[in-house]
Amino acid sequence: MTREASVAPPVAAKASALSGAAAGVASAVLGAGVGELVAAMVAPSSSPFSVVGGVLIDRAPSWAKDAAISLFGTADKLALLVGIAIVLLAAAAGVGVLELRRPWSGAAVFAALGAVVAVLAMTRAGASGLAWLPSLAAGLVAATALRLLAGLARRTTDAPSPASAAGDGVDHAPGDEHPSRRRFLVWAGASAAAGVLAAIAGTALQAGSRSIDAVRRALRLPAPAVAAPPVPAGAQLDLVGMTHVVTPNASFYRIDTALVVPQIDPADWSLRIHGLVEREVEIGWDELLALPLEESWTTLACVSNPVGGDLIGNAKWLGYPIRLLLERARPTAEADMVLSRSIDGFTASTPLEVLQEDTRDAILAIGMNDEPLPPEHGFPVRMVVPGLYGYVSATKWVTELEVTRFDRADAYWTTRGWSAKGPIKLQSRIDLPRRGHGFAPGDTTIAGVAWHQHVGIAKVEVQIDDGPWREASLAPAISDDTWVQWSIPWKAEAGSHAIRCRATNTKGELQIETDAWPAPDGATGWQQLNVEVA
Ligand SMILES: Nc1nc2c(c(=O)[nH]1)N[C@H]1C(S)=C(S)[C@@H](COP(=O)(O)O)O[C@H]1N2
Ligand SMILES: [Mo]
Repeated sequence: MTREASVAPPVAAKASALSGAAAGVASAVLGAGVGELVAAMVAPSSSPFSVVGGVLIDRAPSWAKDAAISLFGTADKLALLVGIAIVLLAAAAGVGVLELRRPWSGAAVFAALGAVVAVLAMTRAGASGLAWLPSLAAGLVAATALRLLAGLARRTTDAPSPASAAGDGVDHAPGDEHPSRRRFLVWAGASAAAGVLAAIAGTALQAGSRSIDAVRRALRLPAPAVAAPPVPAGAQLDLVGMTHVVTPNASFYRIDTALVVPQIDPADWSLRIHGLVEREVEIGWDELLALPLEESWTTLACVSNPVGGDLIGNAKWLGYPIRLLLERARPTAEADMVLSRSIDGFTASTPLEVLQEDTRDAILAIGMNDEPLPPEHGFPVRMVVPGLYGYVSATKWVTELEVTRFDRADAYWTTRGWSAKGPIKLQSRIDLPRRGHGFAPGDTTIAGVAWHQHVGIAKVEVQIDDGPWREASLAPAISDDTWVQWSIPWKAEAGSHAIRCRATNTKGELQIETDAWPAPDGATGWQQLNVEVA
């Protein structure tokens, strides 16, 4: 604490802390807004917020990622941005107080912060040449605004008796309408408002310039050379509130590390296959579209899905077998893994032999349920591999396949404590009755889904309270690569009940009973749903 502050009456100290905090917050809002606007103009994926968010996502320990997913589900990214904003504003208030006490110190902190984020921006995968500009501009604008606002704030506490240089206090309690005080409030308010407007303008500009959306909408997918079989009659159970056996794109779960969805113009897209290959192969969009494309049904699942969770969805994919592209590149004998890489640096390690199997629809997908891939699901091209969790197989915005070895390269999640290989585990889930919906005694139907992609489901059993395990009826499966719906009638009696389910696969293996967390290679356990019948 400075001498002036310590001799000033408490009210004045409080007033100056308040105006310092206000100056800090207002300049931070202005700087952040300018940063977003500059980013929208020169480097859309390098706005200060997306850089900090991206770094936090990549550096966060995997327990934090699990916690974020279980707390906020697919709103985890919004939660992260709100969290960053709160921390930034709190820190900015402190920086403002600092600046009032020691001129230049707060401004220096803002400028340094901008410079640090600018450097981080340049280290991000896919960073453009001007990636540093938005954050540096944000830092300098915030620093300049803080200098000016702190100057005004100082005058409010120095006035009106110019004789008392060491703070005046009591005659200027907060809310006192002194002209210098009013001037400070007007400028602080104007800075914050300008920051908000700049952020809104930046967002609007970016939305308007999303020409990729227009390109995507204008796209017509080629007809498949091999069409997927139709969904068999009865695969979708006709029950009120039942899960869709084909997940609509709009409600398909989304999991990725991309705070800003990569915007790739198909005209600029290409995929390079390199590494332990006899011949490097590069393929562009037009070339990919001209190949005989195949449709297949595959249920994607996330390794982070807890027992009973909903990070799973089923779609009809259109794409080209990766096996045939690998045949062109001719992997060498020592290779045992393909490290796929997306434009934003995410990587997944997929066993080479899985991608080479000719009975598995491991594809480079361009279509999802008869549409081009939605931007957040990997437009223009992603991988889909039946039977493996998404983190080791389903790379979105994919631009590179490096043929390598498991003992030579690690994928994104492998370096964060997850298993290098991730075959999907046999699981079943209760969807009806819906969690938390009470219902009246009488005849009802318990129903759900079960999956063991690329193996298939043979049986689902249901147990109520301590009763016997009863076999549910299985709806026809679309294929062994998809989930299947099951149902069983139940005469519900009043009271609390526990419903449990378990599946058996086509190899006769029973779903693992022991409860295990998703990390490191997928959750296990039998789901139990507690219901109130009244
Ligand atoms: N580029 C990229 N691809 C990615 C990821 C990612 O973080 N980045 N996440 C993977 C994970 S963990 C899963 S579960 C699936 C989810 O695919 P979806 O979002 O289309 O459902 O994408 C995979 N592909
Ligand atoms: Mo995942």
